[in-house]
This record gives sequence, structure tokens and C-alpha cells, in this order.
Amino acid sequence: MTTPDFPELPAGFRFGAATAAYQIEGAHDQDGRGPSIWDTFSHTPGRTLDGATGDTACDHYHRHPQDVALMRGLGVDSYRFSIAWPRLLPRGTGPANPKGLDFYDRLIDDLPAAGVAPAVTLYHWDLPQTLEDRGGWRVRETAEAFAQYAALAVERYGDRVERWITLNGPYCSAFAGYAEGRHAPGAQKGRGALAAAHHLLVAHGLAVRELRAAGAREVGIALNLDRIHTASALPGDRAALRRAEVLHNEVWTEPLLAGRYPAHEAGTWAGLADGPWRLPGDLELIGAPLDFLGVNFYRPITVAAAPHRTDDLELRTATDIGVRELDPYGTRLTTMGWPVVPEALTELLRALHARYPRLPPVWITENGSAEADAVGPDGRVHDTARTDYLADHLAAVAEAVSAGVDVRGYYVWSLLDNFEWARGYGQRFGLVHVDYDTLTRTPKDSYHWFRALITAHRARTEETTR
Ligand code: IFM
Repeated sequence: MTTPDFPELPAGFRFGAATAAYQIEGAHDQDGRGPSIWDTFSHTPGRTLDGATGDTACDHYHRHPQDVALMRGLGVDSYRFSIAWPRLLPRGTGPANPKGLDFYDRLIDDLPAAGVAPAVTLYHWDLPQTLEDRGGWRVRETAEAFAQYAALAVERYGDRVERWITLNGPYCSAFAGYAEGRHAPGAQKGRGALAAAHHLLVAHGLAVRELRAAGAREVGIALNLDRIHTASALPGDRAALRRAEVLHNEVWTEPLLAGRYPAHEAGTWAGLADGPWRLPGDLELIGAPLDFLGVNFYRPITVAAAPHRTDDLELRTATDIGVRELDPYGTRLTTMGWPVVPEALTELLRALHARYPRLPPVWITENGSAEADAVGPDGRVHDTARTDYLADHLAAVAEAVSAGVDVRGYYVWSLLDNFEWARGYGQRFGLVHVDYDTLTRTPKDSYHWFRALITAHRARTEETTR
């Protein structure tokens, strides 16, 4: 076995690990936490693999001291985690839950003591069920409730949090949640997805305003962005590529980074720009300057044209807009079935840099691979494929930096194996293996490699800056 070389990143570049509340915390009904849409969804038969739920997950709620110790051992600069909105506000709005507030206080206090700076995501998909019952992201009131929640969180934790991420991967909240139905709340009817997309952006804008007013240090958003290709030069496929780029990326990047809605292409996006949910001043609110853009990247996708209904404003899946995703071939696939193509990350970063003059510094807020890991007879997890994936993607980041993209840091997804949404516990993304029967944590070989990388980076950059 050969260990990949350490990619050379600039002095001051930061390393971290990321998680999300519903995927690791468990304690779903303890200490006053209210239900979220993911509790409802995962408890609905047929929605998740083998009926998996986040009821216990990694039991991080009770084991966080051990997980903070793992981070200390890893030597990361920063830990990106999310606050469960229904743990702070069990009904989404109204009285706060003191025990929920205390839980994050303990975590946020323990991290700096372990040399790790807290980076908080306010929304990683666990909407309080009460708000969904009132319309969820389809209605503007949810964006207003989110702003109140953001104000509460920053008032309580703002003195200790280094980096705030308003929303994680709003594509999934809007389109996987309200069009494809593969994520909570599992809706597949109505104009929900487009309204949700807009209200998520408004929620972000309102939260940024609250965070700024409270003097938050760094404020940004994490988008799951895709590098998209088409297999041919046929006009139909090129047009499908543009529609896919709008659906996956530009719905978010255009209003956030350029203060405009995505171009109407083939009539496909008329609903987004002209929907009744849009109010005067929304674009200015959404496009307020950010301190950083978080990019979640895993794989490229290849698309081709498919028969479609461009005049249908009711549904917004890729199929509805005439886009067919092609099966990847010719590259290694992770257990998610995702192709491993690190140079696509360089291309994505360079494309963002070229398209948006107002692009703020970038953080890779998620990157990682799911592999078929198991603890071997020697008590270790030899996850060579993950180490290779991380090394190659960090090299791709270094390449983008050399090309002039201002990338400041990189979070591995994920610190721990965890609940992978509708795919249950079948996908292992962690640097640390979790045995779901005993909840035993075992650092994998990639954990040790990442620690060595961070140590080598510090030694090299401290030497060159001395
Ligand atoms: O586990 C998820 C995470 O919650 C959001 N981004 C993608 C990851 C892997 O699918």
C-alpha cells in the first residue's frame, strides 16, 4: 500500500471536519426537542432504506465529549456542525428550549478547549414539523421564523462561533424535498419546489441580516454545486445541459452572487422569476455580500436531453425539465454510485471564479466519499480508497488555488459514519467508523492520514512564513 503525497496548500489554509445534527445526534425526543420533518419522514414506512431513522444515529447528543476528543486527536482547525432548529425551538417559533440551548453551549465551549473553532450551520434539513404543518418552505412565514431562530442562535453563541452557515444544500431542501420527494417532507405535488427555493433564499437573506446586526464573525451559505457535462455537441443535449446547470447551480448562485434570477431558458424557469412568492426588494435581500461561499462537492454529472414538459409549472424534477442523467462510466464509483473525478472540482471552482466577479472567498464545506468500510481483524479500518479520494480532491483544490481561486479551507464530509438520509446507515462517509450496535468509534486509516496531512501542512507553512 502506498500513501498518497500531501497536496501543497497555501499558508493559512484551514482544515476541518463536518457533520449535521439529524445525521449524528440521536436523542430525537429527549430534553424537550420537538419533531422535525425528518422524524416524520423516516418514521413513514418505505421512505428510508430498511426503515432507518435518526432516533439514535451516532448518539452524539450523549457522546459529544468523546467526539470532541476525536477532533482534538485529528488536529482539525474547525468543526462544522448544525444546530437542530427543533432542539432550540421545539415548535419552530415561540419559547426556546433551555436544555437544547445548553447542549450547544457545552459543545461550543468544549471545542475551543480542544483547539477547534466552531462553525455552525443553522439549517441542515431538519425543519420543525410544526412549521411544515403550516406550509413549510412553500410559505414565506417559514423564512420569517428562520430569521427569528437565527437571531436567537447568534445572540446565544455569537461570541464563540467563528463561522456561520445559514443553509446547507438548499437544492435538496427545495427540489429533493418538494419535487422529487426523496427527502423530507417527501412532497411531489404542487408548485412547492419553486416557492420553496425562493423562500429558502429569502430565509438566507433575512438570517444574514440578523447575523450581521449581532456582529457575527464570518457569514456564508453552503451550496451543493455540481460540475455538469454533456456527452455530445447536439443542440438538444447542449440545451439540456444549460437547463441542468440552472436547476442544480444557478437557481442559487445567480441571486446570491449576481443579484439576478437565472436566465429564462426554453421557458423552463419562468416560474422562478415570476412566481407570486417574489416580493419587491427580495433580490437585494438575497444578494447581500457574504464573507464566504461554502461549496459542497462530491462528483460531476453527465446529462442528455429527454422528452419533457417545459410548460409544466407543477413539478421541477430534472425529468420535468427534459434532463436525463447518464450512468457514469470509465471511472471508479463510490458506494453511492458516484464517479470519482477530482479535476471536476478544479473545473467547478474555476468556473465560479470566472462567472462571478463578486465571488467571495470559498470554503469547501463538504467533500468525501462513501466506501464499504469494516473493522478488520487487526482492529483497524483500511480505507485506502477514501484516503486516495481526499488526497486527489485536495490536490484539485490546490490546482484551483494556483489558478487564482481564493479557497480558504476544506471540511471533510464527514467526521463520523452517520445517517445518510433516505439511504439510511448503508453509506459510510466517516473518517471515524461507527458500529451502530455498540456505537463504538474506530478512527479509520484516513483519519490518521488526515491528521498527518494537517501536521505536515503546518510544519511546511510555518517554516516558509518564518
Ligand atoms: O450526507 C450528506 C450531507 O448531509 C449533505 N451533503 C451530501 C452528504 C452526502 O450525501
